[in-house]
Amino acid sequence: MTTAPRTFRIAAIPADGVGKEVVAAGRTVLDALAAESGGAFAFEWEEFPWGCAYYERTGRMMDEDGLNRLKDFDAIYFGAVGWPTVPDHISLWGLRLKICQSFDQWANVRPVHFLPGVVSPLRKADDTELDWVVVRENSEGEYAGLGGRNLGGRGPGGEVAVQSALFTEVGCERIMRFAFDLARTRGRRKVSSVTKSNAQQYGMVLWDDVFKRVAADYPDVETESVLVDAMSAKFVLRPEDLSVVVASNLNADILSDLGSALAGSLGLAASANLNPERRFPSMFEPVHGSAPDIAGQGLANPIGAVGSAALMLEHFGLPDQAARLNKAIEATTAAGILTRDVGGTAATEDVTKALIDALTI
Ligand code: GGG
Repeated sequence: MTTAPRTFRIAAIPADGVGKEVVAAGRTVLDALAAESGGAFAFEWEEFPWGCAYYERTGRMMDEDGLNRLKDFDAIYFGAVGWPTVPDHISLWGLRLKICQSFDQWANVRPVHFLPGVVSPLRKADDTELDWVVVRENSEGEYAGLGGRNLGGRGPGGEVAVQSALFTEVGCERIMRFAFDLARTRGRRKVSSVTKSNAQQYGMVLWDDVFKRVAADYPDVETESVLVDAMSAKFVLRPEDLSVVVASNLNADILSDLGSALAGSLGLAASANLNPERRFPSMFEPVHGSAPDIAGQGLANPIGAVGSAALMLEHFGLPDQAARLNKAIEATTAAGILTRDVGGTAATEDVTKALIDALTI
């Protein structure tokens, strides 16, 4: 008896700038992987033309019924949002954050992974392998969208704006349990919690309290609580001491960019915005933005997008296929087929072709 191939329905949203190039590259690599699988699985794609150009035509970053159209897909494969003609807070809130928050993708997983053949300021002479994961609380914190401008009516030159952060016990607890469960799957069972709770005396003190309470349920996992300034220094000076780093929305966003830059380039960094309960689709995207300075020139690094596709395959329950993609990435960088951001001369399509060739090795 032959079984029908499992078909995964994926919504592709390339959005802006290099997002278009890296999503196209990722789709090509994923389709090649499916073709290689001998019919074991397949992908069915639908592409949505949303983003800043769409906003300029329609006044919206996505269709009015966009969330409804996305909700039944198995996953969303996203590129990057932002373009100089649209204010960044409008494009970000109108698309990426709207999807993350509406679909309760409360866990943003951002591995910091060092690849062979990529020069990193952190690689030691003995070529120590480094890798850690930043777990970003992705639903509240500094991204709660609470506040307002022109409060108190102080008039021209006297404007006042308030931006509040929201921390809930439920939100803190679920992201911490996620981080602890993840730590249990790794060689080093350790969770580092990051705040600025010496200065942010309400929400981040709640975060610290919840962290202590949750940690008591995981006696086999080492813990530390570190202020974000000290953690930035630790990323640079003692990265071998890290395994899982859990932080609020803003702190984790900044730390994960630092981590990817230390690993060689933002262009290499993958991420997953997960709705762990699977009530809504999760979204997979490279950490980098739309890079208007190189957009449309075929220079973008597709590895962050392809690494994000590997995270999507893990989410689909295909860990062997995810491992194949990750091995192809390592074979490609080890062979020196690198885009400009990591010191090479290869174009996006050269790296894409090398990744596909490496799938068959
Ligand atoms: N692919 C990630 C992306 O498009 N990022 C754009 C951005 O500005 N993100 C800021 C944020 O989400 O905090």
